[in-house]
Amino acid sequence: MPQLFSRTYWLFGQLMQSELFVHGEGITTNLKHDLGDASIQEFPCAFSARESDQYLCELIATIPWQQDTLWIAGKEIQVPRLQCWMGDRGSNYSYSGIRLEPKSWSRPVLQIKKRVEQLCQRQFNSVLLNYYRNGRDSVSWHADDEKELGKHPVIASVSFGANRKFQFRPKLKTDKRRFQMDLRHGSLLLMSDTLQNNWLHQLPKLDGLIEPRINLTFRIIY
Ligand SMILES: O=C(O)CCC(=O)C(=O)O
Ligand SMILES: [Mn+2]
Repeated sequence: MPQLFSRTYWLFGQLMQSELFVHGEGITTNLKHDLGDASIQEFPCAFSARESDQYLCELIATIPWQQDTLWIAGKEIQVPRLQCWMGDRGSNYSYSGIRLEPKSWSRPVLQIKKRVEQLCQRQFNSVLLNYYRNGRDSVSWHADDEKELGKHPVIASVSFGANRKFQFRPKLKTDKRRFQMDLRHGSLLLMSDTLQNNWLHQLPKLDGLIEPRINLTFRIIY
């Protein structure tokens, strides 16, 4: 068992208690989570604690975060998180009626992309950044299965900041299987093959959480 420990640090003058993180593991260490008809590869320490702390602060401060809105049953609703779509020119993407035009790549995001591409042995041309300001921000059940992501979408997902739960359920309502994992500071998930075809995922709200989290989902737009 890797040794676990916790630590505290200051972010914008606010005392934060960071989540537990794995000590003594290399960036290439990876785990496979088997869901039966799909799997997820996890690199728990893709970024060191120090790199992750720096990226968390830098991305919060420098990304042009935007508050998108959705129309549900004739009502305009604010997306419960801030977002930014970044990518190569022409990598436009739409989901739930939100049309995203890419901002050009920023320096820290390109550095993160380079590490992700080394570990995943894949190239990505776009990224959706999510900023969860606290436990009231979330993502509800969905699959990233839009046609511009291809037949079997390949998505690499990086987490910085507060530890949050990531939950999965099959698209088929009668299938009662469930899967849940922790999204930790500095970790990377590679979601590919049939995951987006067969499963939905969500990041639920977390009562009482005041610490922020940043997520980057690198994608390939065809
Ligand atoms: O924040 C996360 O880890 C997941 C975000 C997500 O599912 C998405 O942006 O499609
Ligand atoms: Mn998703």
